[in-house]
Amino acid sequence: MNIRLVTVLATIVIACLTAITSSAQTAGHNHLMVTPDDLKWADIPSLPPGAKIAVIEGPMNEAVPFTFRLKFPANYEIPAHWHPAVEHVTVISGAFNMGTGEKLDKSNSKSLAAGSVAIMQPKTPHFGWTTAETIVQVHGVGPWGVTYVNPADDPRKK
Ligand SMILES: [Cu+2]
Repeated sequence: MNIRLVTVLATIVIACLTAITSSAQTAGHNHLMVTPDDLKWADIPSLPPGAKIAVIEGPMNEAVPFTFRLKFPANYEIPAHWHPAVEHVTVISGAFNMGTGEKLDKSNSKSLAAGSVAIMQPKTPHFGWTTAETIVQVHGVGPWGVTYVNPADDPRKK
């Protein structure tokens, strides 16, 4: 191979790599590999005090895929609420008790152990509670939001 051909091939390879990189950035999709140690936990104003959120993919308020984790303490309760989009919940650790309905009802819920999945359709009222520390992962397509069935339950209004 002569030096000129090598130069041409190298230029083509670099051009292709640049094109791939820039199109990925334009679309806003970044390749991600996240370990539990990478998660940055923060307070979450839309849930009762005590929960923490770690956003993995987003932003949640835009029409793009989102993924986040929630960490709940023991004996935590999320009053009945709904979302504007499909909610996919995967239980990572502990157990998340969940049910559908307009009021938190512990006699009408299912215990979801680690490894369980729940899928809630948009605007379906549902609630959740724990007896031990629990981590769940939630994913879907934004824009995301939380609306409480009883507005008095909304911690953002307290
Ligand atoms: Cu929910």
